[in-house]
Amino acid sequence: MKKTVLLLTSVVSAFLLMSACSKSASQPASSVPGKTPVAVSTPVSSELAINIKDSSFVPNTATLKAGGTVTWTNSDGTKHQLISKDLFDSKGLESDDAFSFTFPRPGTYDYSCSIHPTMMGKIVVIE
Ligand SMILES: [Cu+2]
Repeated sequence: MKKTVLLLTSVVSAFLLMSACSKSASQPASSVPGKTPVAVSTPVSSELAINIKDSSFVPNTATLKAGGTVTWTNSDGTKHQLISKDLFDSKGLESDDAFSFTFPRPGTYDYSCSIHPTMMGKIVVIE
C-alpha cells in the first residue's frame, strides 16, 4: 500500500516537473515576440529627411544615429533659415531648397528658423 502511494507521488511529481519544464521551455519563445516590438519601436536611422511645411518641421523631433545626416527640404512657399547654436546655419532656404548636416557626436540638438523664431525642432543623436 505504501509502495503504491510512493509510486503515485513520484509519478505526480514527475508529471509536475515535466509540465514545469515544458512551461519554462516555451517561455523564451513567447518572450521573443515581446522583444521584437521594442526593437521596432526604436528605429534609429543614419539618414533622416525632415520636411519644412506650413512653417513647421515634420517630424519636429527626430532620432539619428551618430555620424548620420539630416536633410531638411523647404516645402513652403516662404524662405526659411535653419540655425543651431554653434553648429550650423543653412543660410536662406528658398522654396524646394534642401540643406544637409551631419551629426558626428551623440547629444540633443535644438534648432530653429532664424526668420521665424517660433519654428523649433530637435535632433536627438544617439551612439
Ligand atoms: Cu522660417
